[in-house]
Amino acid sequence: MSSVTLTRDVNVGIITLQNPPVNGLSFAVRRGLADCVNEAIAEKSIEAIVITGAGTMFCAGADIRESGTSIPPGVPHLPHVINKIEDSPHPVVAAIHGVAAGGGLEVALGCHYRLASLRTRLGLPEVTLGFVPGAGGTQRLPRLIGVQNALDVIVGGSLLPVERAYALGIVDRIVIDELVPAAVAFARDLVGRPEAIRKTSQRQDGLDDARQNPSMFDDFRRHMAKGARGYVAPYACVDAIRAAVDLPFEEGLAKERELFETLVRSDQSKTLRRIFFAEREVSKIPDVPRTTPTRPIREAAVIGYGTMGGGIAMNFANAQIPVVVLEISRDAIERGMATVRKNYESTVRKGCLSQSEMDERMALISPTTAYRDIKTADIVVEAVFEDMKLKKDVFRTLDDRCRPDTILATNTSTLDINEIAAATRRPDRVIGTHFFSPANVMRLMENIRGTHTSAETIATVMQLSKRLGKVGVLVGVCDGFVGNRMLYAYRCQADFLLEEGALPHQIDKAIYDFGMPMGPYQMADLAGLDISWRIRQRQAATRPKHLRYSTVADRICELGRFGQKTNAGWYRYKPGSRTPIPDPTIEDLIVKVSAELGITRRPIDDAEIVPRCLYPLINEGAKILSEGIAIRSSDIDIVWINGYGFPRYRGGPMYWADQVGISTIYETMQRLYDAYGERLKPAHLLADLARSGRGFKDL
Ligand code: 3H9
Repeated sequence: MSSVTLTRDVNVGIITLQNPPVNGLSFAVRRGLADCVNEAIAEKSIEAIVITGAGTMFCAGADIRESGTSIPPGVPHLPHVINKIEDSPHPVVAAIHGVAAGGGLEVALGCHYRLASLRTRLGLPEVTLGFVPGAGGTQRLPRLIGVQNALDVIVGGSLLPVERAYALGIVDRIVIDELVPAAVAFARDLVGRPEAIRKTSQRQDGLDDARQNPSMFDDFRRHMAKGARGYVAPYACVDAIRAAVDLPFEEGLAKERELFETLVRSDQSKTLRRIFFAEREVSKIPDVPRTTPTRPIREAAVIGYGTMGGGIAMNFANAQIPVVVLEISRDAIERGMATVRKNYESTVRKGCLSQSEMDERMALISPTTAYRDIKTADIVVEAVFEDMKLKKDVFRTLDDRCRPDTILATNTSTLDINEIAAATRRPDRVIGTHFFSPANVMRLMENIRGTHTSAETIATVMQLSKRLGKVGVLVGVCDGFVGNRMLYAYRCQADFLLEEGALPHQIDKAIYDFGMPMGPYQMADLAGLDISWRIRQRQAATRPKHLRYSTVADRICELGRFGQKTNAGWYRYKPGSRTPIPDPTIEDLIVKVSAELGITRRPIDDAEIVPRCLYPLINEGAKILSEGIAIRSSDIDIVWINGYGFPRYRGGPMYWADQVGISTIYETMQRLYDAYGERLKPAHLLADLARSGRGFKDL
């Protein structure tokens, strides 16, 4: 079957893109589209054209797998095809459903009118792949919706709901009935009218806002600086949009193309494209094929209305799944409800949610103190205090009170899922769903399979992750699972560096400059120091004595400093402020600990801090891989990017390790091991890879 077809409905030619699953604009589709447009223009009986997509969506843009590869001879460039559409002597109407993204939306912008059905999403997400829209998007969109709006849409890179696209003027009409017949009627109605041919490229009114406010681009660059730190493409998008204002259309198009060509070949874009596919690869589990049956999740329950429980409940409500939240007292319920309400109110204030949407979501959350209210739930997520005995008690009760087919999930971040599952008569329906804080914001869900977790439970929870708008990564059981186990390896070395001569703000700055959103000590103060302190106290008896252990964090907690919530932790904070201020009390404490250990403090620079903290993290990742705790090295990258803010443009720790060179990492680890002992012993896998000249990507 051809990838683009032309059919006729009396005097209207209907061009349909047919390249499942997303109608990507591959070489063949571009050629087919150009041929069909030429044919429709040449055919005497055709007086108007509709362009649409077969299957679930209009078009998700260029075929990303082909990005950066050379175009075979005879295949037209997409900008030329789109110019051809815009230059058609007959009116062209885009009939958009599902998704119009990237080149897909650019095709639609080349059409003279755009109709879209309900629940369609539209946008130019190229920036998330490390390049600028390359087929006129940066030149046509500002002409259509104004420069300020175009900056927001193109640099923001997300897909807009159709209602927003309509309000902005991207879409001319939202169609409630069947889309293609409506578009055909609309196109037919245009025939012979003076406004039938409406070329976006010739519009000037959209550019007025920037012409009247020349500082708009500098203001926008300043405004985006924090979010765009380390990235190249957002700035190139601004440059391309600026060209739309400063240059005639054709020259602007050439400038956009030049930026596109340069960026699409850049290492940063290659890295970001790889993450795009890695984020989809995580859902492929060798022993749980896509055909595995899943259970419908119509109702959910959450046990515990603390910060985590509230955030998890919000995820269900956001996905339109009714959720009951169980707590032991009315007081705890009121506190939980108040926090959820406050979070939603702040989203409404920022304009990201309407009041009625907030009300709908709040109405989906029902608090209770009675187990009988959760007995119809399809899944229960336990989010109580991190204590094995408590969790086992909760699971025993859940096992007794819930339907036998209910999935019982735990939000533990460290505890053994198998031990929790053993407290029930349904270990096959027990799984870990480790949300990251704040649970309503962070995209990662570490889904932990126990020894007996069934394929059906895994498939259901992986599917649920997607429905909740999360990236679910399946991992195995071990202390801390993938993320926190690696985090521990990193944090240990940061603490040892303090004992050897560094200070918290110095380590935080080096890690921030590497690209993480914050260093380990700011992060600890934000998360709160007391929970991990209690975990360490419980583990004290079983901690191997031969392994180096830093007491600084414990001693800070002994001072009653638990981080931002007490206005003091590794830093001090002015009441109501989140700005960390280095605190001489802590610096004195660190110097004292060094002296007690007989360590002569030495100057430590950033060049030492980054490898010393991050190589052991990678080393732990290598152990996790050889133990089969993570399925692929790219899964580990996805955990770190989405759960800990590892800079996306660096591709995640394992990908970054390949870029640094495995032998460099191995040799550094070996040196550190010789100098500082057991905790830094290079993983066997790291040694193997270094010896064989391979990388994690080759596994
Ligand atoms: C562009 O357009 C450049 C132009 O400006 C200029 C050109 C000159 N290509 O996400 P899903 C695959 S750049 C190739 O699970 P969903 C995906 O890998 C492009 N493959 O589905 C997966 O494969 P598999 C700008 C693609 O329903 C399968 O399709 N466009 C592409 O959750 C299903 O994907 C974008 O950045 C693609 N463009 O979400 C949009 N898109 O089954 C990128 C998807 O083997 N795409 N695949 O794992 C998306 O954002 C989402 O896929 C979408 C659907 C929202 C469309």
